[in-house]
Amino acid sequence: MSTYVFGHINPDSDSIVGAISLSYLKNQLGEECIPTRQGDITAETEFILNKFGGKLPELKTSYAGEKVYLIDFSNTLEAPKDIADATILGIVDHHKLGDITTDTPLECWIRPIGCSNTIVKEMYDFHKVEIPKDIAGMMMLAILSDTVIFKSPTCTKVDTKAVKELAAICGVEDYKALAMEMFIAKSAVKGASARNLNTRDYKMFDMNGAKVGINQLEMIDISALDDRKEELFEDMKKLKEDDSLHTILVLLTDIIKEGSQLLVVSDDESKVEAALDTKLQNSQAWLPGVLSRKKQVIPFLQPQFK
Ligand SMILES: [Mn+2]
Repeated sequence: MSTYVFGHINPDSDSIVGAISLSYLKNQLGEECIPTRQGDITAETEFILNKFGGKLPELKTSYAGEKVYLIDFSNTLEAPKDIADATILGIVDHHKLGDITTDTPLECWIRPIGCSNTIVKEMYDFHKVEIPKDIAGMMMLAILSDTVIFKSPTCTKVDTKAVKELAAICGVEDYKALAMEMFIAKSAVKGASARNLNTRDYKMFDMNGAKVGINQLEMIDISALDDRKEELFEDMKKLKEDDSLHTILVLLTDIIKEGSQLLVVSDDESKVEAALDTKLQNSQAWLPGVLSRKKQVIPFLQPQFK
């Protein structure tokens, strides 16, 4: 029996870097852990790993009989299929509490702050473990990604403080410039299929029995997708069918204009309109100021299904 540390399906940078950073901490504390991932990494994560020489965690999708730490999720729909047959030793997360439960007591670090890696930083400080330069750099970029360079309403003082301290450790002075480079890498859409775009940061939620899928594409200029909307809608319809969804939302988030273009395919568009206080035109709407799915979309959508 081994112990693995991994993040959610369709892993983002927080999930991949969190697997690495939390595993290293646990190893320093004498608990042997292996960082893994549940799926392919994104261009953004590739940028982070290349920048700081991080090793790609191995792909592993089955955990029956193993011990695990979960990072960046606590939701069954984002877990491996056999999670119920694994022993969950701990959860480190910054999302709404999911439905995963355990048979045994666990270590739990869940806080309403900008990034799971900020929590991992606090764990290092708590245990007085030094963070190596390469891991500090990766954690710094994961936090800058999740907080959209501090612009997201999820960002807290704890996050900005963590980034500054991590920047000092890894020796990067202009961390905002580096983060912009990262978002440019993340914004590349040329040659990507509609399905790839629609699932880059795709999460499914069970809202009182109704399944809702929400994808978010964070870009420095969403006009790059202007002539691909029809294609995205066609694929959203297929994805809605494939995953038996009531509603699928795609948020094209423009991090410079600071808002999101919302695309909707739903059995009942009025629920989305009511939740987000908007009027859809051709199943679309511009949502000014909306940068965060977890803080500005999900909490308003969920009550529509009560
Ligand atoms: Mn995260």
